[in-house]
Amino acid sequence: MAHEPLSALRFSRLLITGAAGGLGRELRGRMKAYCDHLRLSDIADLGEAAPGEELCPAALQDRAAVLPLLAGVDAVIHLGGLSTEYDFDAILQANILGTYNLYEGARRHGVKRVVFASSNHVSGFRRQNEVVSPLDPMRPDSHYGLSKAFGENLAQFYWDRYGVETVSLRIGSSFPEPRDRRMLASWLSYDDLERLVVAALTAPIVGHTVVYGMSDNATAWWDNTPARHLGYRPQDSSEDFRAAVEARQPVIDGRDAAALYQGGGFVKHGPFEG
Ligand code: 15L
Repeated sequence: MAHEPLSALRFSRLLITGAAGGLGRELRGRMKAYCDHLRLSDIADLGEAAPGEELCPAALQDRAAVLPLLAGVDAVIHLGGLSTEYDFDAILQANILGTYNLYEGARRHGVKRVVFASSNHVSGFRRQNEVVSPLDPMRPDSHYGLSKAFGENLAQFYWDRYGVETVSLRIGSSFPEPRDRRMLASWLSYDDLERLVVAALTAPIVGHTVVYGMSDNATAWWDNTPARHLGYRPQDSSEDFRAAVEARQPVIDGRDAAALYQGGGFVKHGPFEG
């Protein structure tokens, strides 16, 4: 059955990078309802093209391969790159150089808007008893979080200098359901992910807007008030899973850095290592 779109607005061509990844596969099935042509890119196998899909494999660090991806594209959903912690050289290639190449392609081809999959790990060194807003200073928790902080700065620069708009989504934990106590705060359902991406694509004016990607969870570390102009209204909640999660994980070790900081285990790749 065709996916019912949440907005009547329609694009000619959308590009999804990282389309073979977890969120890429999820959005691949959903975003076709919003465009005539869905261009999909990844270094991993993308399978067979469905009607209306264009498969364009590319390594993000390969500028010559990335620039043409943006030709004829109205907007990009940039999910590509490494989605967890790695050594700095790997992150440098895929996430830092890769995101630069993507923005250069957007600028050269006059792409109007980028939806950038940033991450909550931009501010992962905030404590779990703090509530932070997208306007608060960044506190990256890893090489990965640093690369997303770079991506957000790149987005700001490409808006200020070249007029390329971006919504940076500081995605929490987007999985079918929350896996642990931390994710009761950070969980973003797939349906809410779609609501957020559609809001980011269709809000009339965004400049560079930063928003945390979370469902309507009762436990919340993030205050999205500065991004209300996006019109994002989450409709799912981690409360539906609380009893099961708490039964699986009844005790929290308050001395464990992963339980103290919003970034969870990502913070341990830093000063806590060894
Ligand atoms: C992320 O940014 C990762 O891509 C994802 O795999 C999760 O680990 C998520 O953050 C999280 O913080 O739970």
